[in-house]
Amino acid sequence: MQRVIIHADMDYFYAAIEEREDPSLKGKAVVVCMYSNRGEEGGAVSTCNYVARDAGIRSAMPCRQAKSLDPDAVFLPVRKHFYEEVSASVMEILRSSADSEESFEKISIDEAFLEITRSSESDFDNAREIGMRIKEEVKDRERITCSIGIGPNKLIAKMASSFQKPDGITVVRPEDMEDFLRPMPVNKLWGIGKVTGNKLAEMGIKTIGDLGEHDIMELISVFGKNRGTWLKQAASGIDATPVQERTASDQIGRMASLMHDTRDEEMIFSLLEELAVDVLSRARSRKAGFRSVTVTVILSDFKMSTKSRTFSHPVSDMESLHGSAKEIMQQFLEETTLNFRRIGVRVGSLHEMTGQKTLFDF
Ligand code: TTP
Ligand code: CA
Repeated sequence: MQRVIIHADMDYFYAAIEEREDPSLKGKAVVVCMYSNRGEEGGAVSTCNYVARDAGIRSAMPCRQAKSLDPDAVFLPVRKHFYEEVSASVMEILRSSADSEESFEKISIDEAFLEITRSSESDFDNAREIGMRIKEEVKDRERITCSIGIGPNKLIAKMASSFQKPDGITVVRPEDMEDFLRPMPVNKLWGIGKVTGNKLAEMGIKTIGDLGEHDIMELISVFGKNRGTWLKQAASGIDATPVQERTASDQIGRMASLMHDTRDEEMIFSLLEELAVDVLSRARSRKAGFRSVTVTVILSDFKMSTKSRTFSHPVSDMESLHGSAKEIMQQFLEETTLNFRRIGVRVGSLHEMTGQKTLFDF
């Protein structure tokens, strides 16, 4: 079956979140800075919005240099905890759009691959619609934009997402792969860094097309067998690596935001129950029992805490899951006076329950 892969990449992620939080920033150059212990003078640019990029400002540039390029730009400090929370919400949207839990792969705070071979029925028009839906959902729920690339493998999807940025969507069908790659500068090929790029330039290889036509034996003699073969294949858009969850697939969990920051127990416990029901139904559809239950809370100061309970043997019933989740939540409520912002429930140490009846089967 023809694989269909999506790569989603949030646009100017940290700066987009800052823009969303403060509407007065709209239209201004916004630069998010990682300040060092030397204070405002010593920092480096983490990222910036596209207005700032027009002035030549870039990630990793000293903040001082950014300031000289655009003295009117607004400089803000990195708020990593906050961005991680937005990232978790975005990743939930993306994960739920993949064919299954396992066909989702987060690769950074704001990028992920999703396999949609099944849900698109291997049709690239259907795939585009799925991509558009994801963009809308991210915009509706998180009020930020993203760029989407769709292709027959991860390499093409990844390169397609950066083809039209920001807020773009690019679909590259198998038959268009080589035309898509051929004219691009060779250092745009995903996986080629500075060192390889420089070596290729010395060899007179400027475009991906040049690389694809280059003698494979010469590539192998310069880069070694593995790397040389990879270069030749990648230049033709060949990539068979699977989309694979990198974090432990030994867990099933869900998080959600409360309607607003609150300590209202009825609101918190009813959301907790909803999450527990969802997690349990996913565990059951995987025929998995579990030995641990973890509850995560994010408080109004964006700090995240987790607590777990472990059972001596695998369980798979609602009472074990929901009962322990409620106990843990009660403990969190007693330990803090802050409002709750988001909560999550997760089960871990999964055990296969095939052949065994669970309480639900009776
Ligand atoms: P990127 O996806 O590389 O960049 P971006 O989302 O800001 O912009 P683009 O629209 O081009 O995708 O990185 C994601 C976030 O990671 C970025 O918002 C800030 C952080 N980051 C750094 O802190 N330092 C860096 O050097 C880079 C490249 C990113
Ligand atoms: Ca990004």
